[in-house]
Amino acid sequence: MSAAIAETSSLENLLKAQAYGLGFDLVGITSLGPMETADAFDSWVESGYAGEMDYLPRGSAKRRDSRLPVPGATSAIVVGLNYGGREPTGAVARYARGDDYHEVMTARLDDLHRWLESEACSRIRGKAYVDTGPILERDLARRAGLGWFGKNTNLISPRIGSFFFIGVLLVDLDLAPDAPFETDRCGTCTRCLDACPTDAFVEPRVLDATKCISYLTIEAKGAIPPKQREKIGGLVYGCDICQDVCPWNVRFSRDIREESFLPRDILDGDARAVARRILSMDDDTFRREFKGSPMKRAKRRGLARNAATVLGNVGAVDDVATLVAALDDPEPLVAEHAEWALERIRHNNPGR
Ligand code: B12
Ligand code: SF4
Ligand code: SF4
Repeated sequence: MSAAIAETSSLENLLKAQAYGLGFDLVGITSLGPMETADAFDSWVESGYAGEMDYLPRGSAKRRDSRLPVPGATSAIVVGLNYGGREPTGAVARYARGDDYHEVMTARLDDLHRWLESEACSRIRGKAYVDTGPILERDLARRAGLGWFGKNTNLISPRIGSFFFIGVLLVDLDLAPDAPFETDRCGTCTRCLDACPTDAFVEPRVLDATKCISYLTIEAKGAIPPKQREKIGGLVYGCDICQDVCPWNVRFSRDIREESFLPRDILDGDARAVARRILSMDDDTFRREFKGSPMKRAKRRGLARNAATVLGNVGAVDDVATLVAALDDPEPLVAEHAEWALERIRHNNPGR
């Protein structure tokens, strides 16, 4: 159905109250149509900044026009869900320490969809997206008034900073849109650009993903380029550095409210402890420990590769036994990174 429902303003307000009641921290509405940042997206891909994320160039027409992914859709309800910027920084980026946000948020957006249908007393065609389709989520979120594009490329909310996920429900229902977020509140600040250990920003708001630690530890499937390995430091999965330094997060980020996002026990301890545990895992242990976690995206081989790299950076002589055992890992990729790590520990501990 595409006809506007009577008393739309009260429907929008009820809808937002319902979304907050479901636990979302931010909610806004935008109308669908041609996307203003589609050219920026295409030129980013053409510059090679997407690296081996082959799924990104697909569905280009849908990214250009947000009415296309769901035929007949005219509005997007855009939500933000905080994942805990007050948690201490650590070996694993905050977003990935608990249960998979795709599942948590999609289920809730589906609930919101069903609620909308019962409120409207009719079928509403719609689909929930949480990092799961060819749509420009940050762009839709800015249009829906949630925040601005920070120089670190993350969408920042003046209320909660940037440690939140974005979810989108596209619907074939005309809803009154909120005002887009028009101001740039970064001002003259450049803290994120200066703090990035790999110099991954080509310019403010443009990230060469192939240099980003998040990409190198999650998306890249093969060997981490040797020149980048040292820069990964103690980061086993993902990176929060350019968000940790952001004054909007220092001031406004929140504690985790979602129990499902609380860190798993397997991630207890410092980077060395986490890396040692991961590098020693067999496939069964990996499947058990990371069931329902976003970290399973890297598979055991990717995580073990990262863990070996981290031990090469922050490990010491008592990590040698773990690394020597990893030389026999069934994955040559892991064995090669373990060999590199052993060489670094030898180099840093001459005479041992
Ligand atoms: C590919 C991807 C990545 C890649 C590339 C990141 C990137 N900056 O592009 C990698 C693997 C590196 C990555 C890392 C992370 N990601 Co990611 N990622 C995505 C994904 C799937 C697509 C993003 C995309 O389209 N990139 C292409 C570039 C061109 O887009 P962009 O940098 O966002 O820029 C947009 C605007 O800023 C604007 N723009 C571009 N240039 C310019 C220039 C100017 C002057 C202006 C005004 C605007 C502008 O146009 C672009 C298109 O809309 C989205 C989900 C989705 N479907 O949207 C999640 C998403 C962006 N990721 C997310 C998260 C949480 C992360 C990490 C924090 C995870 C981590 N801790 O490791 C890091 C953050 C790294 C960083 N600094 O961005 C969240 C971000 C939430 C938020 N508050 O912004 C998203 C939205 C997923 C979600 N549903 O919650 N990610
Ligand atoms: S996530 Fe880390 S590596 Fe990527 S741009 Fe931000 S600081 Fe740089
Ligand atoms: S650190 Fe500064 S420049 Fe970077 S996103 Fe935050 S406010 Fe903007």
